Amino acid sequence: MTTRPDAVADRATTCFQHAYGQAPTGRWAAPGRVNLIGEHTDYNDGFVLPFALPLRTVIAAGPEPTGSWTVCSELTGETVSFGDDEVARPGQVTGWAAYVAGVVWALRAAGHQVPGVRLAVASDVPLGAGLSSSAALEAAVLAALVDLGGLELPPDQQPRLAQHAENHYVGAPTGIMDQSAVIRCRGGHALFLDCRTEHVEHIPFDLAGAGLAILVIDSRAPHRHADGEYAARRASCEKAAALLGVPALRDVPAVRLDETLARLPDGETRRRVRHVVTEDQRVLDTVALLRSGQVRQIGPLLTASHASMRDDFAITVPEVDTAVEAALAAGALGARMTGGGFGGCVLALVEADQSDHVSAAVTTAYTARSFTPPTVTLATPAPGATRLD
Ligand code: GAF
Repeated sequence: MTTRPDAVADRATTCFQHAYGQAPTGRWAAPGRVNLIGEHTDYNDGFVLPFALPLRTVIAAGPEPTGSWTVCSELTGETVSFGDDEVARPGQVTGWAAYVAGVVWALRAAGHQVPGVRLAVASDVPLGAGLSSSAALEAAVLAALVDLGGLELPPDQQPRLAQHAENHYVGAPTGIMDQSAVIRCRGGHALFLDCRTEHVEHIPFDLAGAGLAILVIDSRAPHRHADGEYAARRASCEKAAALLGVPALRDVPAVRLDETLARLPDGETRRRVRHVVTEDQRVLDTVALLRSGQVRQIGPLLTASHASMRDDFAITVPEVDTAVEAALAAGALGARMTGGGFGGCVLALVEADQSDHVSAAVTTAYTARSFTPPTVTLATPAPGATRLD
């Protein structure tokens, strides 16, 4: 077990001591993530290629003698307590604490004896920016409960359980990507995940060694109807798979795609399917380039992914399109929105010495369109969830 004290971990400890008047037993961290490529492919049983960020959510935790669960948040200043009744069925705990209660509920539904605990949460993962703050919270809580309860739940089985909590307790119909990324990623690598088999390959992703950098540009766009639109995209993909007689869109071959699309009833469904099928292929092509050390060459695939999300899947908004266009015009090798869409972040692959120039160009483009100024950070592939001490 490595001890890596950092500011957010210290804040979690302070929050714990303040709320419960004692020191925590331990601290567990889980990161945010960006997805390099492979959007809305996870719930179609397809391929994704995320990497974890150095931004982390930290849980400080210790036993709760009454056997119930209490969690306090450094961010909101709230403390929420819940017991057997609240975790007996979904919907009893709402808001941010639902992600915590959902993990307890999902563990119990899977037959685990979950210990009562006191928890404190602190986080550097921004909320609502599409960087998986919810999956980070679920994964950090899960790691703490597994360790404190001595539960038999190896890391490769934890993403499915956290996704179950999010789908059925919180009520968000997400795929398996975010939970897999924040739990299974390795530092210096991207995670090539087959979302059907959950087989993973850790792909070396040495940006600095190649003289490159990835900018993460928070579009600051308000999420407009994101939840309903996400559910609608998922429903439309599942309906299309049924119409085509395949278990999932992952099973639609990329060759002679137009012939397959012609069997669908309308243009909108054809575009949705085309995005998913071509996006899966772009993930495979990106992985092939990275395996052979051709990092710079992935740029056009990233940009093609963005065009597909904008034109076929219809999940971008003016702020993210502006960020992508401005980054490319300023010399980025590739750029795309990352995450579920309707706002969130854009990532841009740039020559390392061009980072400031591209970042300034995006900010200038935002000013010209009177958008809220973006925030821009550099992303380096970080490790997944871990116990700190
Ligand atoms: C969100 C979801 F949580 C993921 O499961 C995934 O579908 C993503 O949107 C789009 O690729 O982050």
